[in-house]
Amino acid sequence: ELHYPPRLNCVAELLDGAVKLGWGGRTALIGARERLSYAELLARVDRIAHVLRHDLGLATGNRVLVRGANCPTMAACILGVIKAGCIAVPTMPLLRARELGAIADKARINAVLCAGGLVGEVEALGLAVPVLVFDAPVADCLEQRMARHDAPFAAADTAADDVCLISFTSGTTGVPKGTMHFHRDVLAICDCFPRHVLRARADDVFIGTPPLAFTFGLGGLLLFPLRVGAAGVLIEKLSPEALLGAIAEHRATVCFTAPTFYRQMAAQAGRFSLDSLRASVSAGEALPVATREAWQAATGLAMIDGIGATELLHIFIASADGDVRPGATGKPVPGYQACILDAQGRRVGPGVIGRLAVKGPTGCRYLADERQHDYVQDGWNLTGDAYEMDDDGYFYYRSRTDDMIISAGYNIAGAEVEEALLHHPAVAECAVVGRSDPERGQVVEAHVVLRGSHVGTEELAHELQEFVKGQIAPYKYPRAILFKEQLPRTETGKLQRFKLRTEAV
Ligand code: 3UK
Repeated sequence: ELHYPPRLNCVAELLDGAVKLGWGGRTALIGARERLSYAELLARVDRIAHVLRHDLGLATGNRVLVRGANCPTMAACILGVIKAGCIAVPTMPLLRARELGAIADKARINAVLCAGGLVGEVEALGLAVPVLVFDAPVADCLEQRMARHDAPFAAADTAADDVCLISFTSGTTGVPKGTMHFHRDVLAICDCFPRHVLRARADDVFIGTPPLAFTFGLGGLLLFPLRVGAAGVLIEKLSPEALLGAIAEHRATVCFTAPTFYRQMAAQAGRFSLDSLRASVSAGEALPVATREAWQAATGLAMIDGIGATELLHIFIASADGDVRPGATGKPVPGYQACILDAQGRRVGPGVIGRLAVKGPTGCRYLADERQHDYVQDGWNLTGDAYEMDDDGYFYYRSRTDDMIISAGYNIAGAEVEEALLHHPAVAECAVVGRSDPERGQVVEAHVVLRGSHVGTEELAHELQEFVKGQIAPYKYPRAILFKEQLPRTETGKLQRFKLRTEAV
């Protein structure tokens, strides 16, 4: 059980608290161009909070849209908004004006803090709220205003269950939903996964690719390190190669990224010294066994798979180091409970595929969205994932509930077919979807990206089909194979299956 005081400002607890503990001189954030100690980060956050309250006249509960790539000032903006008692609405850097406009509307924002290079889309919206630009040599920018406030900022006296963050889902189906989180939720995620599974320590250096506007990145690269006095490395636009280089350069100890990134990094890992790394966390999508094995072979490191969701803020089921069942995501993170439900909402036992239900210190609160009653039922969060449990309580991902392929009466999980394909040396990435078919209802269709020099011939397609039949029940093999240059992904690295399905029609 986690207990937090009824009056709580999570940034005061994380950041002022860290400096009070004597960590002021430690490194908090490492960016591409600068490095901030805890004391420096606190000073920057306080200046931003002053600008919001005094220059912009914002009040407790006002909503501030924050837009920027991963960098220390972007992080300081999110923290400053929350410390001022306002609500941070972080947004992905790649969003275009239309998507951004939908978010600004839905979140009824009162002000915008935006990185200079990304302000075009904000200006295109013609919002009737103040917009302050950072990281750009323009008049009246955020930094100029910050320079005029050097007094410490006394954190807004918020309640533990005041909203401090509205996080938008990355929308694998296209329509982003806003989720609201309290001050205590922010501390709760720090006190669950990183504490019990990662065993985060003050000498850790966290690194990774997820944007701060994605709660996977917000937790892993900013909140988790702050909670234990560790450092977070914030670098924008990391390719697999650049991430390997950055791990070596900063002697990072904990890495957060998506399965496809680990798969690509495994192929080149030998050229980098990665001996500092002690934990590799994979989330966002199912981690194929083939990827886990490739990374382990390349680095000697066991991976930590974790399923999280924007609705639940962070990871709630994970495989701790040394407690890995092949193919399983893992067990509920201490603090969380999970079970499997059938279509009627009744619990099912081991070996039966059903809907994953989760309960814990965090939970879904949609912003103005009717789907609240679909996601939360009887206090359980239904994530939309089909899972199965074994006799020992390990949870196995099968598919998204609406992605199960039904072909000639058989239920086929695309992930299982993908898993089989990924063991083939010619396959770099793949996605398996159901294509509607007059005879079978659906047929299994694989979209395959090949490695380096391989060519997508009919012979190779046939070879891949036989290869799959050799590993799993033959009726699951992909009857159609399409070779692709790349797969459609969201900014958070998630596959957009709906795009493959509409293409297939
Ligand atoms: C899927 C996984 C299998 C699953 C997230 C860590 O991904 C995050 O949040 P989103 O809201 O998506 C949630 C959905 O993504 N998923 C995530 N991780 C896994 N499926 N294995 C996994 N390990 O469908 C889930 O319902 O974008 C991940 C931390 C914070 C996050 N927000």
